[in-house]
Amino acid sequence: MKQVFKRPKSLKDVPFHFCPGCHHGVIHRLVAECIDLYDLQEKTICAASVGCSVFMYDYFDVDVCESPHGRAAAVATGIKRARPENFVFTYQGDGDLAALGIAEGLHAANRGENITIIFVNNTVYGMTGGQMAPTTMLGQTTTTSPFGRDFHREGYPIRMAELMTMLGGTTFSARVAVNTPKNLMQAKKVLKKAFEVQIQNQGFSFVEFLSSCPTNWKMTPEKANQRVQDEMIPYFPLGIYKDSE
Ligand SMILES: Cc1ncc(C[n+]2csc(CCOP(=O)(O)OP(=O)(O)O)c2C)c(N)n1
Ligand code: SF4
Repeated sequence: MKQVFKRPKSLKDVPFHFCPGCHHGVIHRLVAECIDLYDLQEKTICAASVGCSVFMYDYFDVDVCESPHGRAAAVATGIKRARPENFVFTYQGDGDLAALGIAEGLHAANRGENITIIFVNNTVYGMTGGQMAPTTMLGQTTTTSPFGRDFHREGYPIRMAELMTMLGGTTFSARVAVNTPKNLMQAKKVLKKAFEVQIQNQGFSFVEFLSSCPTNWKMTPEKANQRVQDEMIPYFPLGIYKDSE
């Protein structure tokens, strides 16, 4: 019998702790599939972040170095410069990358570090109880914006994939989603391109994943998928924003 579905080799055979319907698990799987595809398991080192993704070292069967809050891009820079033969990526939420670590991410891009940032935008701080993030949408209620985000007070949601394109050192920047099978397949294609940029020593690559957080959005997994489609994609359009490979 032909096997059509199996766990990627670089994901351990353990249950995930993510909430039902959370996209972190699907994104983990796509990343692991790419690690397997390019036979990178033995040469990968990840710089992990804080947030719901922090336990990635329990799931990915690759070397992972934990980073102080928001500093994953700086840690990844150090690892890659010391060991250019390794494949190095960060996996960061929007609180970690766009708030705590915005300086590190932008400067790593600007320097054209040959690393890959996987950025998971779920419009809230997931792990710590749903506080407002730089990506929280206008009008969105969170525990720290109970009346909805207002641009007079909190500014506008930051579009990181577009921002990255402004920096001379960025080779590749894109935004994808995994809320539908079609978007998921497209996300895999885009992620492969980002991996190839680093494998071919072409510089900094960045992929933003629009992601759901049914728990803090107080929605069912289905409704959360629909919110990605109806509210997030119109403000955070999918696509490849820079590809100067
Ligand atoms: C210096 C410091 N700032 C903040 C925190 C708390 N903290 C841990 S995880 C996190 C938010 C992570 O949110 P995000 O990066 O969006 O990831 P998610 O949980 O949504 O995947 C915060 C604020 C902390 N422990 N220490
Ligand atoms: S709190 Fe949100 S981001 Fe964290 S695991 Fe649950 S659904 Fe996912």
